[in-house]
Amino acid sequence: MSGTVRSVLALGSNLGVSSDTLVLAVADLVEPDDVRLHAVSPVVRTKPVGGPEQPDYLNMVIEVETDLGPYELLAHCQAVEEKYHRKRIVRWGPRTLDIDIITYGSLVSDDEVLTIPHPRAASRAFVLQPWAWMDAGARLAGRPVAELAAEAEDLAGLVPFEGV
Ligand code: PH2
Ligand code: MG
Ligand code: MG
Repeated sequence: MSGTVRSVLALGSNLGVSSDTLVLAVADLVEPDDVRLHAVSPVVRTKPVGGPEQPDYLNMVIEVETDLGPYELLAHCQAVEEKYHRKRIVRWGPRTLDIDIITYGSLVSDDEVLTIPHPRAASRAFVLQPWAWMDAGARLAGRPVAELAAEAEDLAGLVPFEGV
């Protein structure tokens, strides 16, 4: 895929000062000229899904417009994760910052390194609900994101984040 593409990115944090990390990470993500901010969701506080016992998360999504290819965008997201000292210790374990590419234009890819759309996004309220609030018309896998959010098992553990 080439040219300008819209991409939905999901951010999550449950270690450190998560609200600060999310704000700073969004600024870093859209700092290069070839990644531009199109839309931002509200921040939500969510119960952890999977993994060991761990603190609640703050989650949000953004939509960017980018000239980067999907792997370039992935590398960029990983560089921003590294900046916030992300350590990959336990799968689904606590983290200072996680940035996942949820969609990249209409690209469908089941590559091992980068699966798009994100394979678990369609069942995760912590991605779907902020996304539906950001973009009421959004669709994923042929279904309205708001409908998928309403069906997601983790929806009950999600509340709007009111600040620290
Ligand atoms: N991320 C995970 C696993 N579980 N749970 C919540 N609430 N929020 C997350 O961002 C999250 C999770 C793996 O990336
Ligand atoms: Mg993730
Ligand atoms: Mg990730």
